[in-house]
Amino acid sequence: MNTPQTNFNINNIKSTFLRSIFGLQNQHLPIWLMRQAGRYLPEYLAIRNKAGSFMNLCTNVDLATEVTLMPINRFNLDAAILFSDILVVPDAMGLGLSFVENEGPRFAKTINTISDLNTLQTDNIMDRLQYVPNIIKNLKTKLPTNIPLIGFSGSPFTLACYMIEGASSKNHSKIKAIMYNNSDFMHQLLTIITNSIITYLNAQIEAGCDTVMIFDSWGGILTDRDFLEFSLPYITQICKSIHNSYNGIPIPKISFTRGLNHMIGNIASTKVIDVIGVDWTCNLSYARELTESHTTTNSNKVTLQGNLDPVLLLVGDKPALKKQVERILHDYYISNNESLNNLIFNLGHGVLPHTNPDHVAYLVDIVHDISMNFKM
Ligand code: 1CP
Repeated sequence: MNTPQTNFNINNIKSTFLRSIFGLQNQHLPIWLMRQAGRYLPEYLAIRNKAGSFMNLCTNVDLATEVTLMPINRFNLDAAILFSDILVVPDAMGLGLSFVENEGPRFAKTINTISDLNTLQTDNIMDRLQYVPNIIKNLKTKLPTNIPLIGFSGSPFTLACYMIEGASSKNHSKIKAIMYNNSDFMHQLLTIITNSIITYLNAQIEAGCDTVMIFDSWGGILTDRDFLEFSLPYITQICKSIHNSYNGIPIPKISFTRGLNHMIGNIASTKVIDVIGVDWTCNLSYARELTESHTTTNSNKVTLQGNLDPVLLLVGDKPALKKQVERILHDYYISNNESLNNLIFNLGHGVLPHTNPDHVAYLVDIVHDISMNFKM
């Protein structure tokens, strides 16, 4: 539980993850992995079988806590991410989420016409999402104090994709039909989602999350102009509206748009995003160059997070993994005035099913070890 802190001193932060964001000296580079609690872990598959369905796992405080802690117990990771899903928000709005075996998420109801917006149940949304703060409070009693907890949500645009398409989609033709032909409708939907996400992320922070991340997983299907109209302004509004600090402790905001690395400068120019996720398709030196002329609200340097190819972790042998880690660190170091500060190592997207957990352990340990040869 959060207790009011009156004399909080940033220099006393123990977490390597938070220290990196605040540009403080670190012993080694922090690393965590998107989808670190997931289907590549045998213990996850076992508990998922026992729970019966993915939603049973997400809504049960004890089980969701146990799954969040699985990768923390197994690997030397520097941060935990709440076990949940971005799609629990549209579920709480009344769309009826289920996960079909080998098919992915599916909604019973979808948004097709502007009149469907009136059917979205957004009043008192936290009544239907109360299990999430309950999981967070439970986790905070179990996590070591140097391991921060990352809360998260989808971006409004990414959630709108699922709410309109009803499931994963190949070319997103339904959402694009609305976006291109009826942009007012699109903006109305995005505004409704944005307001619910602000409530939801504030509830996560109040329950104890140390940072929050916005997954804009489908931002990359947009042209850059449409990204600037339909995705980034809503992410910005969320970051501006949620707690900048809580109980006197700053709450960093992370945003990750997959597939639009050339927009990283625009993302940094909002000044309200502390950490920007970088997928695996661009060099970190390019991302650093794009962020160089911007600082965050708290006058910190923008932190970068990424950018190892998740397929390398799936198929690469240990020498290949080591070579790529060395390259990523070297490229960042050179472009960041010969320092590894303001970097968080991660994959460029989530850990893939069938990834060998031994390789995950190896990756975490070599990132720590190799980074100690660099100035931080
Ligand atoms: O079958 C199963 O057991 C479910 C697999 C699974 C898992 C483990 C899903 C279904 N979601 C999750 C957990 C999850 N999802 C986390 C937990 C924390 C962690 O990272 O360890 C997080 C942060 C998410 C976020 C999420 N869900 C995103 C954003 C990140 C990303 O991968 O781009 C997205 C797009 C989703 C939707 C979703 N949920 C599940 C699947 C298979 C998908 C993707 C479907 C698609 O490709 O459209």
